[in-house]
Amino acid sequence: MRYTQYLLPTLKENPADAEVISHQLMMRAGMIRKVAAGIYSYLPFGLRSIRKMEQIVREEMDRAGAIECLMPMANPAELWQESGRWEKYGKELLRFKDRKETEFCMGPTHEEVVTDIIRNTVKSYKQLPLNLYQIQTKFRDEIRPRFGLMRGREFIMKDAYSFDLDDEGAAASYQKMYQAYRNIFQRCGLKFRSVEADSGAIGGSSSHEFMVLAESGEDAIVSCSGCEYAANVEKAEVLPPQAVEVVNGEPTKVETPECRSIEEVAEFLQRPSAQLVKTLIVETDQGACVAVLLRGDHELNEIKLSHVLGCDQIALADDDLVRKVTGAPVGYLGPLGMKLKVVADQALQGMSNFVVGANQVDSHFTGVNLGDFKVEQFADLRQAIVGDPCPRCAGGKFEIWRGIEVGHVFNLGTKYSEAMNATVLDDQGKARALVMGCYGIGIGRTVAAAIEQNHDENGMFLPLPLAPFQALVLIINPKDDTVREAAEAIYQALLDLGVEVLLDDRDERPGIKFKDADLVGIPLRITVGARSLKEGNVELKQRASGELQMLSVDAVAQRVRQLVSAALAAE
Ligand code: 9G3
Repeated sequence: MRYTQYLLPTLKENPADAEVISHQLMMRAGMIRKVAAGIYSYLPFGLRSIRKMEQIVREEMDRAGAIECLMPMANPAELWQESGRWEKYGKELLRFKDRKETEFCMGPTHEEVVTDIIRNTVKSYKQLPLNLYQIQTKFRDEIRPRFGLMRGREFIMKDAYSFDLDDEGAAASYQKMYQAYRNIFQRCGLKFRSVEADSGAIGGSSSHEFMVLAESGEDAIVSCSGCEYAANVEKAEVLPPQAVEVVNGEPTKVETPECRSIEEVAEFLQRPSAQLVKTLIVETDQGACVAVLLRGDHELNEIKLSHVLGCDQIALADDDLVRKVTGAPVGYLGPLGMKLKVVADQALQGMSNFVVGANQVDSHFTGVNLGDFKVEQFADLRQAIVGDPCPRCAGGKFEIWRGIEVGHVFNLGTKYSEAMNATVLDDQGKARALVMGCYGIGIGRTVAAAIEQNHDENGMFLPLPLAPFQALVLIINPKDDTVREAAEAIYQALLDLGVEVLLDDRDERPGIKFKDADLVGIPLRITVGARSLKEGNVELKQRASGELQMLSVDAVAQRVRQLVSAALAAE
């Protein structure tokens, strides 16, 4: 491809609304353009990366025995009513009516449609297992679309759905997808982790997320220093504390003027925050209020709490609600005399003579023990932290990383097949609900995450398997016939060798061309200029490492081809 005949509109400045690096760089490198909030066009240069990601995914899904199909974007309300999700979802599900006033939604995911296909086409266990996948554009009407392709409203997803007769078969299907996902992100050339995850509102039992490691990642994940355990912090289990000897003190009310936060109380009473207990008031999605106790230096894990309370979502009560349901002033809450149901993190079982709020302005109690108030339930409610002991091995400790979720595999069980009556006959002629799994990869999000992981102050350097082009031939002065002809010959040699190459044949200042080359980050750059050409040489530069090499005009194409093959094979 010749730059002068291509559309690669690079930008010097970051667009004002681009908050994260990948969004800034994808805009500046001419990969995407915004059409509406959270809705983008893929320009030719961006589409090349998207298609590469899709191709890796397609090859690994096919290899794992999944079969490609393509379902419609327009989903009839009827199917979503059958699963109960038409009512369950709010405005995130974008609804519309056709000319006959029939209701539809834009598909945000395709459990319903695929389950409908299978129940109408598969009758016997002999046709199982099956795994259908598609690479398709989804729509979710997010309240706050942002971060470019990372959290768009319209986005490309690979979604796959497996169908088995029993749990054992479903576990095998899940395992195949898990391995396929590892292969996919490995081939992309990304640093990633697969971690145990919460399966969220979708239901079902086990689930793993695939996280691309990046400082800017929105998720925190823990991994054990001593074994393979890795989990999203939302899910990471924390061990119960060591038993303590209770030295029975007496609750003693002390004045703590203007001390509302844990830090203020700890400072004022000259005690470590680990000897304080904080009391939070949360409201469930069913409108119930509960008091939650945590060690002062620990943070609540809302997902763990919602599982313990058996609800989908919880929210911290605001000041007005706190006052209304406890009658106590915010900042001085405590469990003594608390009228609400109290649940406590298990860490409290390792504490004695601690400090709590006195439900009264400017007052706390010291010398408090578990016998002094009622706790409905102790549970693992806190967020894991660096150094926590591993729940799976002896001696391992938690490390914490930041990551971007690019893939998610779920074991769904029979939630959808039962709701939609998708059954097959087993070998006894008995109808059985299909056991399902679902498996997603964000295609655009993976490319964006790859940029978050691979960039510097000058631009991006996508791993070669995802880069739009493999090589760039940069002509320093195209008006110099000798230089231009040498560059054209190298360009042709690369094309003949099957290398995906872009020829920067623009009549621009070298400075501009080098800046653009760094920005768009094509992995291998061949610079053809008059000075080195006098010795019959050109410069080969690797964008990611900065490694430079002088090579003869005749040898450079072969060398590039070798590097390309090595990069594609290594992953
Ligand atoms: C909705 C809307 C938003 C949603 C969903 C449904 C997330 C929804 C979870 C999944 C689970 C899996 C198949 C591929 C792998 C992931 N946001 N989820 O179900 F109606 Cl508006 O999508 N689906």
